[in-house]
Amino acid sequence: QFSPNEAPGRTVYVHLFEWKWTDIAAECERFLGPKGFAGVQVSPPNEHRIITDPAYPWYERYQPVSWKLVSRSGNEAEFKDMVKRCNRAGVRIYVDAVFNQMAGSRGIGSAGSSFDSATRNYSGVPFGPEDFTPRSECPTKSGGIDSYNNALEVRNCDLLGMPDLAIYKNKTRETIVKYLNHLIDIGVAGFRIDAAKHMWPQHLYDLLSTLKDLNPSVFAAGTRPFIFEEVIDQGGEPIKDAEYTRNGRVTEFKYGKELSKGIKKEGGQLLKYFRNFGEQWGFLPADRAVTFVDNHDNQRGHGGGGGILTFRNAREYKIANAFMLAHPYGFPQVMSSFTWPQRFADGEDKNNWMGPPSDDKGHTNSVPIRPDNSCDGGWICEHRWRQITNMVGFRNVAGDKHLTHWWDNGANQIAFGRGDKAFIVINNEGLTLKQTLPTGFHTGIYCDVISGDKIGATCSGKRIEVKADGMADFLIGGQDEDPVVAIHVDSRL
Ligand code: LM2
Ligand code: CA
Repeated sequence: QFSPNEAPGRTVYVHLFEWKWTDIAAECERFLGPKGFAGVQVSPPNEHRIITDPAYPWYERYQPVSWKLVSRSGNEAEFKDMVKRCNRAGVRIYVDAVFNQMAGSRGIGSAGSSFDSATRNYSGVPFGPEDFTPRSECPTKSGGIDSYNNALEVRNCDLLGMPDLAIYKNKTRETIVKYLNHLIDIGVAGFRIDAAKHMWPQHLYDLLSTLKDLNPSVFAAGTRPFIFEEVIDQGGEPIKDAEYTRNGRVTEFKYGKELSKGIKKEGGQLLKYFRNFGEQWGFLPADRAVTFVDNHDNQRGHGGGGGILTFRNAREYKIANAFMLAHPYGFPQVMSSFTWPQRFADGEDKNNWMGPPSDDKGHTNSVPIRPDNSCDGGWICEHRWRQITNMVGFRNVAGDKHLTHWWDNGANQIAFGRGDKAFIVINNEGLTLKQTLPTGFHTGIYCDVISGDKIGATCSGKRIEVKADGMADFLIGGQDEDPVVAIHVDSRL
């Protein structure tokens, strides 16, 4: 459950937040497969609440109504077709699994099922009151989570007014397992466990250990589903992310937070300190961590957000992703977002609820691709930014090589290699970097994959010459749009 079940040589997954299944299938074939992505995290595929006030927010998908595979992203036939085509392209599908809670309020879900949180009835499953955590197990007056300093509340009370599923009860657990096993039969490779912090690690263990092995027509017999649990642990609360590492990998929220601080040079931070970024910073073990600069929650101030670099700070964001993808720690996620008009009041973005580009009935739009390969129609497609796409290739080439050839100027100019496979130089100083450095490479001309692409025997970006002794000259202006140079053995001309 710790392995992403990736096809050989692939090391990074992308979260195609709110994309439709038909678009993801096409993206696997035309882009993600050829560019070497390992997988896609997809938005929750099950029936969800439809919220009209505000109109169709992204978070309606974190309010399950049933396990029917009919959502804003498409229906079951489309989901199956996507999984098949992505697997064929060498790209795995990881499903965002939401089962700590069911939808708040009452109404009709995206597959037409009725539900009512007051009576705890969800006809499309069906779930009734007996499937939820008894009121007696939640210590608060309100029945909701009042304090994150009390683990009992966090796990047994209702999150944001949504009924709390009793996943430890046999029938409830078996119903959820049946849903996840159905997805396994379809050919998915694993699950993101939403709101894992709000479930007892042992209860999750009992549930996850009864999942079936992955579909043997796609994966080797006996392959366990990849599990990564969303646990927001920034320190300071009783619930620790380390409690969850027995079940699978865990989202390392400190990673993006500290990296963003470092790139922004906040609190006296310098890039030279990032040589041992990882366990020695108090993070999870490398083989238990899922890493990311931003995610769909904290890029909009939800889920413990704030201070995180996003696509809106494009220059710094690209530096942060380049560092993350070059540095060996963790299994990295690249975020792929849609934009929305921010409206700040009282220090808060009042529009952070806004859903993906849609028609006025909440039907999500397709993702238009421009001739230059970027996305249109409000979709950002960070994963298609050359500087990020090509660093996915860099990480694949680096493989399991350790960090080597570290150099820094004592401040915010750094360089490091991954054995004799890959080498990166970052200038986050504002002043010119002019340096001759040992790369560990064989002599030759290498194409910088940040400023351009290697196309056949030519390079559309900077050319870096490695001399017979492995030394190369690097020159990066302090105000360059992308103050990064990255070369690897596959970018040799
Ligand atoms: C999480 N971690 O454990 C995510 O970090 C968090 O962002 C998710 O909430 C949460 N679990 C549930 O999966 C998101 C969103 C909330 C939203 C919920 C449910 O961040 O804003 O809450 O999904 O859709 C919304 C309203 C809230 C309301 C709630 C229930 O914002 O005001 O509470 O729906 O109707 C009355
Ligand atoms: Ca719970």
